Amino acid sequence: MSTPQPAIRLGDVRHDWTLEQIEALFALPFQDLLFEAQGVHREHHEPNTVQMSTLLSIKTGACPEDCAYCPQSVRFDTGLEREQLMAVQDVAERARAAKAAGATRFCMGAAYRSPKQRDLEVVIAMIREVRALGLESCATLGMLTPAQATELKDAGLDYYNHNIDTSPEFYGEIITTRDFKDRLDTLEAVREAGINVCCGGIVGMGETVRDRARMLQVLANLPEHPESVPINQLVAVPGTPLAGAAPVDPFDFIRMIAVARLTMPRAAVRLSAGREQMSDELQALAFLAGASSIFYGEKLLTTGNPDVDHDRRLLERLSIRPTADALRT
Ligand code: SAM
Ligand code: DTB
Ligand code: SF4
Repeated sequence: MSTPQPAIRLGDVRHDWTLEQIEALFALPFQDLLFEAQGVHREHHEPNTVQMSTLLSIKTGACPEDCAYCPQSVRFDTGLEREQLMAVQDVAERARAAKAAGATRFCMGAAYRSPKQRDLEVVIAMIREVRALGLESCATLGMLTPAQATELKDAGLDYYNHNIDTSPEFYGEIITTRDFKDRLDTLEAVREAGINVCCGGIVGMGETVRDRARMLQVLANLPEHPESVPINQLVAVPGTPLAGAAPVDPFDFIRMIAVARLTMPRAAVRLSAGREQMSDELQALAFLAGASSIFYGEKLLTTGNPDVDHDRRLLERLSIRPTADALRT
């Protein structure tokens, strides 16, 4: 016989989620789950709003890591053109264009295992340019030491993205060149430095529903919830080991968004990679399930994203307003 679970009030910010409680959310009838998720969403966030971040790959390809989903690993032949770290002024130009198009945050991604000191200095100059434009800044550069995190904070970095990607149990099936604990160490360094944490994962790599629940349990039971939780649908890129992964049932993807919303009520849950493969109707369901943020702009890092005219029209059709911060106090 299973132990009786204490009653929980959905909407409370908690850090003691049991796996059973999270699995029970995944097992709710779809309509009940969406109803609860939208209720919690409205308790903590301004409804009908979305935060928009634009991504730029500032250093592309030739990454020494072996993440099975990633087109940028040096180990897989994906036909990707490798590119050195961009020049600061070119990045500033792209940030200016992102702002003009309506983004409020600019995210710079580099295919590093961890940044070298001289590269970090260039990224710091980029962060200063982005902030001077009045945009929020975000970077994703791989593993950081506490000292590097502090340097980024001093440069004015607002967010650092570092995903745990999946459950600790499934992690070794996807990545062998670092372990789950390495990810947690960097997340702690980022948090300690006072930078907002952006951390989520990927759905569609062959993981079970239990793995998805475990991933959310790890995030929700951190001492503080990440401010931003990107939920990516795998973009199956030819040449990567996951090129032939079975597509996720779209309703299961929506369940992941809804359970992220319920377990981390105040986080911005980002409907991330995979939007180009989603219908407008599915994206509307993701917003109903509590997604409050998207990547905006024609490209993610190396793969496609819906074009901005289409996104603008979609948000207009749904009466969703772009906003920088939709948290209720
Ligand atoms: N190298 C750094 C790192 O791994 O942290 C930063 C860049 S990495 C590309 C950022 C994140 O993009 C990964 O953690 C993963 O969650 C996501 N990602 C990469 N390739 C993807 C794909 N094919 N489909 C969905 N998400 C992907
Ligand atoms: C995140 O969680 N998703 C973004 C961002 N953080 C860096 C990256 C998605 C990458 C998709 C594959 C590509 O375009 O290379
Ligand atoms: Fe490298 Fe990041 Fe891609 Fe992994 S996800 S191969 S660390 S760029």
